[in-house]
Amino acid sequence: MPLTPLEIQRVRDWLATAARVTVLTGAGISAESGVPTFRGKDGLWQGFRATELATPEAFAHDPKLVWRFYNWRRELLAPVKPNPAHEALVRLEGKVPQFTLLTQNIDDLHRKAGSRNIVELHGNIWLVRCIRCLRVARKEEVPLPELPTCPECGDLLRPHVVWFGEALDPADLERAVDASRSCEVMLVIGTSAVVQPAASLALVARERGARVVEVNLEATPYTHLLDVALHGKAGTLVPQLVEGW
Ligand code: BV8
Ligand code: ZN
Repeated sequence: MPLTPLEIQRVRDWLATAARVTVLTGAGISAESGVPTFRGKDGLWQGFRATELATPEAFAHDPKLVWRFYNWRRELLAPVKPNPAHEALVRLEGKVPQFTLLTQNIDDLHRKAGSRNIVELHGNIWLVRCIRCLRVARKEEVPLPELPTCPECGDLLRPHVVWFGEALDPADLERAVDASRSCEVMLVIGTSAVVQPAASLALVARERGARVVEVNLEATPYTHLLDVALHGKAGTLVPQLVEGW
């Protein structure tokens, strides 16, 4: 169903008058940059789903396989550029007095686009962490060795990302909940709203009376709870929300 400009204008008006805006993004915002999403038809690697490999159990059982998965994604992501949706959020951040960007993505594209106040709820694919001394470092060489080791203690490095079954960083989660509680408008862009606790942040905003707007190709489990659902490509819709800014 083609979008009525009225819905776009309604959201633009909300954004133009809001002092506090929070945005929650998922893999769908990076799809038009050529990054495979998790649950789409391209969500497989060597027959595995991310949910089977992005776990501490998989890493403990076969760290080489998990590193092959992450090296494949790093090689895929290295040349990838932000798309107009990422860039539109940078413009929005420049206009809104208090702006927080919560992303489930580990692809670093929001930072590359120029966003500043970012909470990477699930970590960052360019960061690695030593499993022993917990030292975190940015390592961008592609590919990394099949079992990269810590320069300090020699033990194994892992991607500094939050795997399924692992807790999010408490400080990040607190920042995310605060930004969801205090915002007047929340944009939820390109997420299937399946993964918790990130998906519940939209309900936190809704409970506090925020206007919650979904931007997605299709309906999600939360669509019926939200104020406006803009169904279409993020790369087309998000720039329309900040056109002229
Ligand atoms: C936790 C980092 C507790 C790694 C990721 C049952 C069994 C086991 C666990 C659970 C369970 N039920 C619930 C859980 C908890 C689990 C969970 O939610 N599982 C899901 C699968 C049901 N959650 C966790 O484990 C979390 N931790 O609960 O800890 C705890 C507490 C204390 C102590 C110990 C433990 C941790 C979750 C984090 C997992 N890590 N990523 C990596 O990436 O390698 S999640 C991963 O999925 C990505 O971050 C991704 O962003 C995220 C969510 O997916 P989406 O972003 O939504 O992407 P998806 O493909 O699903 O959807 C894309 C959407 O975009 C679609 O809607 C599509 O229509 C749309 N789209 C596509 N193209 C476009 C578009 N929209 C607009 N324009 C386009 N062009
Ligand atoms: Zn170490």
